[in-house]
Amino acid sequence: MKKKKALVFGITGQDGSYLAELLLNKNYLVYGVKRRTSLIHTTRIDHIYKDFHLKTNLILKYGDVTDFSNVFRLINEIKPDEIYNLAAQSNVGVSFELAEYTAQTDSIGTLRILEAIRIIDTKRKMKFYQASTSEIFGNSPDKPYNEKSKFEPVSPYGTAKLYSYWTTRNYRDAYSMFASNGILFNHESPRRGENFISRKVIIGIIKILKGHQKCLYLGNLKSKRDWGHAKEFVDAQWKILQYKFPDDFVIATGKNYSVKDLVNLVLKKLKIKFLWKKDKKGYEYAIAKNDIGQIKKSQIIIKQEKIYFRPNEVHNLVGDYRKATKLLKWKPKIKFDRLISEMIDSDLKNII
Ligand code: NAP
Ligand code: G4F
Repeated sequence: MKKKKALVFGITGQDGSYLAELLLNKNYLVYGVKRRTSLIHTTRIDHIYKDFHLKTNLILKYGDVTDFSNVFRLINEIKPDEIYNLAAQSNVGVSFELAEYTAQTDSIGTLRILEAIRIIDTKRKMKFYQASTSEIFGNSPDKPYNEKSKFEPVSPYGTAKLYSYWTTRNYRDAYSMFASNGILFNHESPRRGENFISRKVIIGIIKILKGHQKCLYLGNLKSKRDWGHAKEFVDAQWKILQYKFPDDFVIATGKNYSVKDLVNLVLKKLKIKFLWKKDKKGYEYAIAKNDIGQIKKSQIIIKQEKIYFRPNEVHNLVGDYRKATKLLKWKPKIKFDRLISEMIDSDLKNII
């Protein structure tokens, strides 16, 4: 039987790497788009090349969603059955510094892919997945958020992603394309980028424990997120494209925790006793209450720092994934506690 072909924009990222594994295990021929960089940055997918069967079905191509001729040529040459657009400047904090670039990638990048599909795939056979996000809900009032909730994004990233969400819907309706949005809430893993909060906290605290740094500096500790496991969330991405109709789905765990809960959990799991205090300006800091590893009792180990606060913040995200359970038979299994343990175990091995 002819293998299905998938084209993955953003294959070198966290989700791209898990999705590549999933598709290869389902016997797809996977084309992945990697960017030209001065240093090789395929570490998240390098292990695939150790497996002969998997490696022969993975083909990497240079590309960039800011380059229409490249996007058009790739889709025209490969003629994939399924296209996953995971490519994005995905850091919300950074999007305040790189607003225009974020729009070029996260908004117009999606438009470029959709336009290319519209022109090339006249028989409407290709399926398109857009990596949408809970950030499009922003600070909208009615929680938990579902597919009918109001959108109120509060960052350049959120607005750029909202453009892509609506463009995906519009191309579906206007041109009868199989174009779906997965509205995914935060999802993490040992492969999470090091400047997102979960990985930053875990790496930072392990480094303090091992004496590589003294203190970890963070921003807002009060915001709440609905954190799931990336491996389970890419399964939902694939299921969204296997559903009989193109549609939009919230993918979440339905439970949320504050950034402070996350920090407390990591400290507890690493057996560091601590006490939170506030300085004169109202910034919080945590001091160690025991000697452990290279940490000395009374050492300031966590401190809030102004530069890590964003100009605007999404305060509280929690998702209602019942539609995905009903129509896709998707349900998250991995709980927050287990996710964080897995990430800690992995980084304990990485950091010597
Ligand atoms: P990630 O680790 O930051 O990966 C992003 C991927 O996009 C990387 O492969 C990156 O390449 C690529 N990329 C960036 N700019 C590009 C461009 N101009 N052209 C082509 N590729 C480009 O993000 P992730 O966590 O895997 O998330 C995957 C997608 O889901 C993103 O679109 C993100 O916005 C969205 N999302 C993520 C979450 C989450 O919690 N993880 C939740 C909701 C939605 P490099 O490796 O070269 O940088
Ligand atoms: O880990 P974060 O950077 O993730 P954020 O902003 O929620 O965005 C992630 O999830 C979205 C889905 O909801 C995705 F669309 C997006 O691509 C990305 O994957 O920050 C989480 C929270 C925020 O409230 C932030 O203000 O942690 C807070 N925070 C506090 N100190 C910090 C820091 N975040 C980062 N990255 N670094 C800090 O030092």
